[in-house]
Amino acid sequence: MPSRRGWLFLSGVVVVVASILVVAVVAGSDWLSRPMPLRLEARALSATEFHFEPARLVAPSHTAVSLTFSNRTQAPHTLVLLPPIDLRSGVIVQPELTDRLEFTTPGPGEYSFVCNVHEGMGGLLVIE
Ligand SMILES: [Cu+2]
Repeated sequence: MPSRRGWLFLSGVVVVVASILVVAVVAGSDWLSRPMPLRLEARALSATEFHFEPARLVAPSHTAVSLTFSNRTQAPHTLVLLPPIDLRSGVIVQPELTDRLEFTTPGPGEYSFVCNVHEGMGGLLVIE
């Protein structure tokens, strides 16, 4: 049977360990609930030629991501992630505006995205 000091010491250890566990769980859940940020921009090569920058986005598989698409041109664009991801910006993204797509990445592979306003404007989402 531990002494009174022994009990005090043991209860102190229990409180410290429990506090560390609570902090770890709260910090962990916060970290898990925040999607990984990804950024994509529409850029102009000329008044009529546009491209995505970067043209190749890389993300880990099976991860919640928040893809921010900013239109840095004077023309409207869309961002369409082709099937099997099959997601699109809610509206045509007007000049200097931003849209955000939140989704969970699929398994490893290369997935195409395009702007369906400008033929040939596209890129690859590489899932590792
Ligand atoms: Cu476009």
